[in-house]
Amino acid sequence: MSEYKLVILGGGGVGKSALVIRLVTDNFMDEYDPTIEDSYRKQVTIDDEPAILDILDTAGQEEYSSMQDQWMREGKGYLLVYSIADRSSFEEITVFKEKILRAKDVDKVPMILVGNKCDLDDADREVQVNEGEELAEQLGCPFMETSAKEKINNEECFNQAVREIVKMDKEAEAAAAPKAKPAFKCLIL
Ligand SMILES: Nc1nc2c(ncn2[C@@H]2O[C@H](COP(=O)(O)OP(=O)(O)O)[C@@H](O)[C@H]2O)c(=O)[nH]1
Ligand SMILES: [Mg+2]
Repeated sequence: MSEYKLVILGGGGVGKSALVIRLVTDNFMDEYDPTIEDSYRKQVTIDDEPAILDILDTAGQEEYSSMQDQWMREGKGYLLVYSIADRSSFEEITVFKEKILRAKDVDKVPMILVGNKCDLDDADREVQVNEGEELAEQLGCPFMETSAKEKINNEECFNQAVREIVKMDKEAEAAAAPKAKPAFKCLIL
C-alpha cells in the first residue's frame, strides 16, 4: 500500500490540529494544546486506492525543532493552512512556502492551499474566497476552503494533497524517461 508523508503548516490558531484530529478521530477538538507537534497515521481510500497517510501536525515553535526540520525535508506533500477569519495568517502563507522550498532545496513541491474555518459568519471573514483562489494560482497549487468544525472538505483537502504528490511523481517520471527510443543499438564488439 502506498504511504504518503504530509506536513500541515500555517500560523498559530488556524486549525491545523483541528483538521488533523478531525480526520484521524472524527472528533472536533475545541481546545487543543497549541504547542503539541506530533505525527498521526491514518488509512484512507483515495480514488478507490487504499493509502496510508502519515501526517505531521506542526506547531510552529520558534526554537529549533529537529523533528520539524527532518519532516520538512522528508515530507512529500504540504498543506498550507490559513484561517479565513485571520488576515495575517493569509499573509504568512508565502513565508511557509519559502521555508519548505529552502528546506528541500527544490523549486516546486506538491502542495495545497487551505482556507480553514469557512463555517464562520461573513462578519468574521477577513479573507475572501477569490483572494484564496488568486494566491493559489500564484503558488501554482489547488485551493479549497475547509471547516474542521463542520466537516467541510476535511478529508478532501488531505486527499487533494495526495493527488498532487501522485501528479508530480508522474511528471517527474515522464521527464526522466528517454525522449525517444533509439531506432537501433550500436554494438561495439
Ligand atoms: N469555527 C471554527 N473554529 C475552528 C476550526 N478549526 C479550528 N477551530 C478553532 O480554532 C482554534 C485553534 O485551532 P487549532 O487546531 O488548535 O489551531 P492550530 O494552532 O493551527 O493547530 C481552536 O479553538 C479551534 O476550536 C473550524 O473549522 N471552524
Ligand atoms: Mg496545533
